[in-house]
Amino acid sequence: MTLRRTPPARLGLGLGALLLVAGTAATPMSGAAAAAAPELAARASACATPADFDGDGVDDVAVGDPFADDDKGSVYVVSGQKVVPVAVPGLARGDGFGWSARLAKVDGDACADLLVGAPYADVDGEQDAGAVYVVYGGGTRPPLRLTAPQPQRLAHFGWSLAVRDDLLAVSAPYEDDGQLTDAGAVYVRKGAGQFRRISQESDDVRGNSEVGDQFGWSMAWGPKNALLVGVPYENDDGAGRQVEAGKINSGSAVFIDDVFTSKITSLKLDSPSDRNGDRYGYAVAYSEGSGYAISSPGSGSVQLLNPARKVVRTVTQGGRQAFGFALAASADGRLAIGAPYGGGVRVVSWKDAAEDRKLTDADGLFGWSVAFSGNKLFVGQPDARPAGKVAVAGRNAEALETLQPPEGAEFGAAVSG
Ligand SMILES: [Ca+2]
Ligand SMILES: [Ca+2]
Ligand SMILES: [Ca+2]
Ligand SMILES: [Ca+2]
Repeated sequence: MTLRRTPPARLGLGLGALLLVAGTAATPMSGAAAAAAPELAARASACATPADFDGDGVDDVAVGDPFADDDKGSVYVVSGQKVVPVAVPGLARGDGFGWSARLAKVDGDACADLLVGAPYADVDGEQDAGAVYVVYGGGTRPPLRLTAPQPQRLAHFGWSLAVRDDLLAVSAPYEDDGQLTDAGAVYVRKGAGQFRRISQESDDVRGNSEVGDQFGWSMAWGPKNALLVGVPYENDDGAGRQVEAGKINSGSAVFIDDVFTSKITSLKLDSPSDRNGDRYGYAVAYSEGSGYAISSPGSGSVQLLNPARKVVRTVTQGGRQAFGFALAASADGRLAIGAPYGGGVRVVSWKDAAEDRKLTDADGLFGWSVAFSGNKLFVGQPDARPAGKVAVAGRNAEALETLQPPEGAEFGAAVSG
């Protein structure tokens, strides 16, 4: 089988890069891993910084390589210059572990925890239903595997993740809603609570589920329990339920004000340029105090919105570089925008256009993924030879440092600070 990052015609990523040299890229949950646990446990109390997973006192960054090891996938934690694989038990060939990854403090202790999507995992006999792993930092608890309450064949649960503290949102953009193939759904929970399923058919969620919408392609938590959901393959076809009409894949974004309230209220925005293939909502981001960002990589534009959801800036970059393919927001109000088809990465500010900056590297799909960690920006370059890499930029540094795995396939397909 071949993993699909997205329907291949939309991206054209070289699949030759999926071939892997012999060897074990990921460390299985073996005696060696178990033996390391006491050491990690001893370090748990040392987790002193906001994103320290392994307890060495340095903020960590998660990097996914979902095609490693026969598409079983692997995830690494980068701590300073160390690139350390993170193991979970029971992965199978083709699971795509590392497709998505997020670091957050989910269980209330001092250590950051790692959430990893494996959207091609088979669940209860349902092919590619998808799963998400929670790996607790500090090594104090065994990993947890989460699945949809009713796993559905080819739903790809775990495709995207949004995590803030104990708030978790997991999407399944290929989940069918009744007869509506690939309409998409998101699942939300707080702490160890039950998942709540939300789709465009949920009461008072704006819009309708339609074939191929892929609701949940991207997600970002806003203030409190607000969730922004990207629907990049929605057609702008007016009111009512239509398929293959209107502006194909112009896209939309749905703001849900409180995902846990009994009566949901929401706002839906459509593509500002309203053209076929804009894919508005392909990536979304939120920075506390600054606001939201929503991209349209098909037309090469990104909207920056204030917390009241009014557009305050629109940044554009043409040239079919998929500007806006990936977004990351920093805590201090900067936005990194990836344009992996030769366009580099732009860093812009919600408030001050004079702060804008551009990182250029045309190699290896530079900008496929982006993440901030403290003052540093991490940029995935998953097609760089031989097995992908991640570039690290200091806030004002001119030169990029690079990180590479000991072995792998497309290291950097996902990054998270
Ligand atoms: Ca660390
Ligand atoms: Ca923790
Ligand atoms: Ca599978
Ligand atoms: Ca729809």
